[in-house]
Amino acid sequence: MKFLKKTDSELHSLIQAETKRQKKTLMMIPSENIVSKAVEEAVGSPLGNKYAEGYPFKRYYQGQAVVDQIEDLVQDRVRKAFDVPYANVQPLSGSPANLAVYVALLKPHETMMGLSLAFGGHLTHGASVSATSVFFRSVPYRLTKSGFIDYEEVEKLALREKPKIIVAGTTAYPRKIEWKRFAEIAEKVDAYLMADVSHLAGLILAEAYPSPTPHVHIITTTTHKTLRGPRGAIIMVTKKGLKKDPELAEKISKAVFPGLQGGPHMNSIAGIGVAFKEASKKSFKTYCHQIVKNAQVLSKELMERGLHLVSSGTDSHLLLIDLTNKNLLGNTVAEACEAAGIVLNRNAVPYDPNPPFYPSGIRLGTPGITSRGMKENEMKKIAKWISEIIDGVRETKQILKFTTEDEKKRKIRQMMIKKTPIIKKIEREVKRLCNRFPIKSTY
Ligand code: DSN
Repeated sequence: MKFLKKTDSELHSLIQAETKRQKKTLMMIPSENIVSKAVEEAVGSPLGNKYAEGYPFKRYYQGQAVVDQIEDLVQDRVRKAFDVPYANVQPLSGSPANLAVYVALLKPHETMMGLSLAFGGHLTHGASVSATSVFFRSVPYRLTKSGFIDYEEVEKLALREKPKIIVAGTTAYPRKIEWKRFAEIAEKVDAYLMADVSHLAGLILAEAYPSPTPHVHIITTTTHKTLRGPRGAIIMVTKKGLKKDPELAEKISKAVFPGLQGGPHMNSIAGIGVAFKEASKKSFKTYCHQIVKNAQVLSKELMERGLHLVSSGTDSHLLLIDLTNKNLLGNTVAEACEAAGIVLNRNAVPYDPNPPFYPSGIRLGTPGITSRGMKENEMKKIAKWISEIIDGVRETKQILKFTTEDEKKRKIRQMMIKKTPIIKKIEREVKRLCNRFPIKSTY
């Protein structure tokens, strides 16, 4: 980054610091991943200079000869990979993609259904604080006490509320989504069924997770999670979707542009294309299967160490640890793990007695560390460290007689974490592990 260094040393050194942080720590936030240099180059290319309002071969500005070919090529790669007849690669990220689908299909205050945020759904699946529930009427469904989607509740609510769209999608749900079951329910009430596979797209392409394509009408996804591309999103319409509504693709095109967006980010679209090319390789398939294997080993090891996992395991890349039996907040454990170099996030667990800012769980995933080449043996180590950190923090808490109220005070928490000797030891071991598995440039 020699040009950046010369022009803006302040931002250059901050970017260097973040790069170093990523190298020296374990990326275990399940929605994060590490892109190849090829993706970075596409995103950092002069394509970012170009305005291209409209769609390929039907734009509102001159100078489109090259970007038309690029967007057309990327759409084609997406259609082939997901076996769908329509792909829109312009949404700027996951939230605008989901909103575009609602804008395409719902009139203001018409009803949609999605998984409750508190139970592992996304903000845009109709959470009360999201525009998706301000402008539309949202009916949330939940998980059962054992941590699985409550399909009986979904069906009951759908029959009662007659939603126009049902969203089958998650952001903190470790298990397989039963696409067929959702399709049967949607058919009973003649709803559009939309799968939000943002977390799962890579796994689906690699056949490490079931594909929603035969069952749903619409698929949305971000491109930067298991898919390992740049930040961005895609909306797809399936053959089944076009059969239900021959105008579905056109409605979605119009909702994205000119409905919600102006010029697409052509540099990101090219980066998405690179990610799809990488995802078509055999090595990507191996990678995604390893992600799931790693998450399952991690789950098993953590459970053997007495930790409670929501749904008692995982079928995917992520797991949710419920800390209520440890009498700890997710905040405390997430901060303690970060101090030791394990970066994950605090998260609500189903039927959480605590508020969302101080939830009772942590969410962690394996896409980032699997990109570095880590396998089962490393998962066993990480599970041991997480469990030791939790025990260490609990002991310190007992010695210092901490209450839940104290835990909410950041400074006291941090002091508590610093005083935990196990953290320093694990931090050194994490650094050693990171050095053994450097971040790769190519995949
Ligand atoms: N915020 C993302 C996640 O972490 O899952 C979803 O958009």
